[in-house]
Amino acid sequence: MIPSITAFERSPDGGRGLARDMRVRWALEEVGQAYTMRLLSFKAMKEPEHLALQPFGQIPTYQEGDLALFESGAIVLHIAERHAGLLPHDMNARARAIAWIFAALTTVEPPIVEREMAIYFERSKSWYAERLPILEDRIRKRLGELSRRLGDADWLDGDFSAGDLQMISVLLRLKGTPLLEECPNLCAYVVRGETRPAYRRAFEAQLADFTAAAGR
Ligand code: GTB
Repeated sequence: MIPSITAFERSPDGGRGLARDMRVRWALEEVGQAYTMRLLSFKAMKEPEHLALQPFGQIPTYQEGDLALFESGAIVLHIAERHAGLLPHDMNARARAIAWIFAALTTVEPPIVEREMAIYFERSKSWYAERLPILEDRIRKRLGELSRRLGDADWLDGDFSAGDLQMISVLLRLKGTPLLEECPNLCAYVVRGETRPAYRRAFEAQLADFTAAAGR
């Protein structure tokens, strides 16, 4: 059964692969599983048919036979559990890789999202100039901790895993910012992820979808 994923018809990221369907595409490419895309307008995302799949009216979703899933973290974990290549066989190493998925999504990503929300939606507020450095310091703290843990290793715990896939996807939201550049080992880690053939294939596919939509 070929899974089907939903994504933005026209991603507001301009084809930079920052929306969360990219994590699912990357995971599927890593394990060699073919997939199809269903691209949705913002209007379609809020309609009952999509809300039945994703109660918050967001992308991505994942459908495979009788199974319908939402939450990119759950989807990537599902893919990693059903296919070889994204989780170690050793059960302790596997549990640690899953811990890194949670760390990416619940410890590292939230302050990054807070900063983006402030930049997009709070820029005109009187307190914005004071709040932004506070949010950036929170990110800096997390990145410093992550940087120390990664050290000069290639990946967070042994071989590349779904934990690295999620962590690199999260860090990519900071690509090109001084926050990430202050941590050269994290920059190199992100580049290692981005240069994986599976990442490249997923990136090119989402870019092709974006370009096709922009031409319509
Ligand atoms: N926790 C959910 C998950 O991981 O699946 C969060 C899903 C989510 O945030 N989806 C976003 C969405 O559907 C797209 S990915 N938003 C529309 C809505 O809520 O109405 C987040 C995202 C959006 C845009 C950019 N960008 O333009 O750079 C980056 C990331």
